[in-house]
Amino acid sequence: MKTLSVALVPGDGIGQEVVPAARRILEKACEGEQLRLEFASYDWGSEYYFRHGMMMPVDALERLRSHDAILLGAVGHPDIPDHITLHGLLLPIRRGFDLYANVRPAYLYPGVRSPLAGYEPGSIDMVVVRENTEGEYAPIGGFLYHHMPEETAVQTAVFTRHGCERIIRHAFDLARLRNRKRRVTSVTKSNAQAYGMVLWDRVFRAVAAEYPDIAADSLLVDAAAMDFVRRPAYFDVVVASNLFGDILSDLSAIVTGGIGLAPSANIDPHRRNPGLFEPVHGSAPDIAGKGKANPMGCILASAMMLDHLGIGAAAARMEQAVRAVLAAGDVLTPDLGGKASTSDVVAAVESRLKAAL
Ligand code: GGG
Repeated sequence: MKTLSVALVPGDGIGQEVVPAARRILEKACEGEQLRLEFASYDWGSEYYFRHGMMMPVDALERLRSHDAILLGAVGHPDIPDHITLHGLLLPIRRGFDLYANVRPAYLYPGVRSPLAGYEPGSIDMVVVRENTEGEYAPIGGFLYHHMPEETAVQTAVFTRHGCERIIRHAFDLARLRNRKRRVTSVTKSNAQAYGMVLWDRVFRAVAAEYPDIAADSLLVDAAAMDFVRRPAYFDVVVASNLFGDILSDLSAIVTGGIGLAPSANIDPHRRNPGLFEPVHGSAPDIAGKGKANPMGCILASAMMLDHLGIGAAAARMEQAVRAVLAAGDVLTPDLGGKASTSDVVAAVESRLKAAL
């Protein structure tokens, strides 16, 4: 029997609620597989910061490296500046394990209302592939005259040919999968960002030429933002820089029903290091501890984790169970217009899973 070891990092706020929820569904979905799931929980995050002055210990990556995958809840606390929490936990893992592809699917499920009128279930079906280790998130910069009246800040975006090429190639590889529409749209702002994003555009054209079976086009980010609202059904695979991919994937989540449903995978497609899987939403301190968090984003992220680990049948069962609960429409959390609690949704997904086993 195969054993898979999963590191759980619930983190902050509603991360503490959605990660245990997803773990329960993961265990149920894997029943009947020739598979033993082992979990190790790490108490890293803002409470750890209050005790130790850091978001995670210095040997955190060494400890995570022994696992097959990482399931993360959320990072962010109202009493700690957001750049401390993000740079103290999530970003060092993404960079340290070279998890250069952040894959964020957005699908309009049956039973879910898009804020855009007239869209049928399945008619919006895109995946935003976000470059995850460099670009605007590169930790290059500093302050001059810090906290003085003439204070100056420098923040440098970094675009390497290697970094652009590998993420764009991953986007084209995804577009070749059977269930996709075989289109890749690249998003930059190369009219204004005339170095890094000009390099990105050039690399995009070169890689696109290697995939003549896939339609390829480029948009400026302002036009892309308009088109995500005006004609979201057009998009299939969208590839963008770290910052633009972050923003656009929130937009793709909203037009397909909300951020509570959105999953994401941070992966090294060459599988040299464990991938990190997380819901797109943050720690949501306003609803934390109230049992109102939607666990579906974290459950769907866990399904992406199983799929990445080669347990595709269990991943598909999880996705189908979430889909069935959404279609029935009677057990939904407040973000989706319902009155159900996190545990009500977990019970509903679990009962659909039991029926499928
Ligand atoms: N679910 C993970 C989380 O808490 N994300 C919050 C966040 O601000 N992420 C920033 C990013 O993905 O770049």
